[in-house]
Amino acid sequence: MSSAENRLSVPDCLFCRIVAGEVPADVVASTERAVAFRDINPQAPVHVLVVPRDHHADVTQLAAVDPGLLADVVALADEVAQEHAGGQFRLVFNTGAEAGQSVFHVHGHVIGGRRLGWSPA
Ligand code: DGP
Repeated sequence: MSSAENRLSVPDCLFCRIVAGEVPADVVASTERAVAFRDINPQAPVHVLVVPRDHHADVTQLAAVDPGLLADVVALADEVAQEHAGGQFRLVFNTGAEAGQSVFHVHGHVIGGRRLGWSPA
């Protein structure tokens, strides 16, 4: 387990800066290892990003390096969804620019709060 002193952090990473409190965000939940905050450009009534405090570029790297931390991220996503979306939600990890990933600090999109369609265009 990493403490704040030896956390994996990358200079100029937007989500590392949000985790560090250097960039403001609407934080809805947090644990020792993960933080959940509202997406700046919500696509649904509930649209929250869940990130590990440690920097990993994407979900495949996180799963390979620290699978327990990925489980922590999923657990926090579920906690957010239970509280804000009746426990029914989509959890999306865009992986790679072609798939729509624009911030290369792994984040799960917790999307819910309405009936969701299925058109990942
Ligand atoms: P993705 O495209 O999957 O990498 O998702 C990145 C998301 O991050 C996107 O939905 C918009 C969101 N985002 C970008 N900049 C900020 C920011 O400064 N604050 C917050 N809260 N969200 C941001």
